[in-house]
Amino acid sequence: MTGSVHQKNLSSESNAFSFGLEVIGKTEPLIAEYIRGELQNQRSQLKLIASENYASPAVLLAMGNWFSDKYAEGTPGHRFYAGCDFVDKVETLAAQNAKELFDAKYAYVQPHSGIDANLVAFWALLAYRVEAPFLETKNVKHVNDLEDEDWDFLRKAFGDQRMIGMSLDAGGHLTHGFRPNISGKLFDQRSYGVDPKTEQLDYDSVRSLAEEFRPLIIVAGYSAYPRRVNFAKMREIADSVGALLMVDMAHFSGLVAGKVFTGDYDPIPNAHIVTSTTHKSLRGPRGGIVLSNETDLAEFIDKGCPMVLGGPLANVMAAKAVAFSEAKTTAFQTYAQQVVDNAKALAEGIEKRGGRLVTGGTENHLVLVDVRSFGLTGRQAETALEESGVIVNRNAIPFDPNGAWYTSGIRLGTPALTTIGMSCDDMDEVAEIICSVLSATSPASTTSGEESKAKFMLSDNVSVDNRNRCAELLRLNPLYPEIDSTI
Ligand code: DSN
Repeated sequence: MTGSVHQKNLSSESNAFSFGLEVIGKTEPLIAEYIRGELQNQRSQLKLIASENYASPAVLLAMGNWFSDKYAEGTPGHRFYAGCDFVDKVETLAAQNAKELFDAKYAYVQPHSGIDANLVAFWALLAYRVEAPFLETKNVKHVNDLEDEDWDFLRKAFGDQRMIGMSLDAGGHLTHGFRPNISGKLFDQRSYGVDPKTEQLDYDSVRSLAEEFRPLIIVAGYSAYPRRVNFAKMREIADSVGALLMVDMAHFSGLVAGKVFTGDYDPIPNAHIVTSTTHKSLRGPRGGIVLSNETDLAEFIDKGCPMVLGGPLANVMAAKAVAFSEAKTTAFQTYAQQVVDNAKALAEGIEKRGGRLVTGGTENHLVLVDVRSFGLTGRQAETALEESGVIVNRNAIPFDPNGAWYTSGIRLGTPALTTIGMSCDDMDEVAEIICSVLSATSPASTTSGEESKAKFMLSDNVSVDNRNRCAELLRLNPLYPEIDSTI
């Protein structure tokens, strides 16, 4: 595993990674070994983490170069550093590709992650609705021109703003105004949940909350909600109370790019501002983007760096440009539809084997299983599956009696397995593996004799048998077939 082989008969991808690892290994052999180990690990497990995927070799290779070395705070043509000619070209191309891909008027490709994209969006909205009108009343152009008492007033005004977002147990995200995150410390937040019976978003309750609470921002979007959201309805609610609609499409941007979510379900024409990660269903490098069709907002979004971001990562923006080009193809649209078809097949496979599905099904890339139907907590199910070769994450379900740590659910996503070519038939086998592991797992007792929420019993035979079944699926659908196992 430590040597590398450069062979004419190997693909250029194999040789690229092989040479790269040889170079790394000359300086820190352990890192070369760990990189090889990670590939081997990923090749031996079924990846069902809904927020993960496999980026293409082109995307991965676009990140490993000298663009990493360049500082480029500012925007193309308006940098705080000299020597940014090629960074400007990279950022401009990435933004152009994003605009074409999502049919958006404006794209900002600098955010380093989803949380950064959300921070850029929040501060752009605050600058647009709170700061700019205040500067106008004071007849100044810049915050530095304010008198100290006016600056104090403005700082307090930022802290007085309200937002609403989906509750965490309904599938919302910490960055949508929850206290452990900076967004919850900045905004006065209330959350909307789901209907207790259907477990689906209840638009009437969103409307009532918006009318009563009068937020500046309504955040739509989720990280663990297995249904589509009607963004046209959310915009109508936002407009009716004078709020701005922000959609965080981090999880499902691949389905928007792939034209699975269109019309009322496409956030771009419906929201004031849209944020996303680039590495989930979109299958790009780790990072974030902000999009908008509101040209008035562009100048405020452009201030993301240095307002809340450090210097842009030009190497990652290069990889974003590559990923957006990939996502513009019809092959990607086929992929995105297959992600959703696979999730549906997986959900059906689990339901027919006795698993209860939150909301009764799925309309996107993820499935939320209530593992109390197998007598388990999410924590037990997650670890039992990991021992059997299936990587998932435990997740709270609506009104979860086991809380956010142990949870009663597991979240399953199909973007990664679809990337390696798995079909609906394969999803039935995945459902069979998951259900056979969960059915064979039972809670163990704590030292005081109570039923544990973490410990469990699962026979080695079952986990070994299922690891073999996973290996067979992965043999038939290999990860990075273009990269040789000898690198
Ligand atoms: N980590 C992402 C997820 O798993 O949904 C969101 O932060």
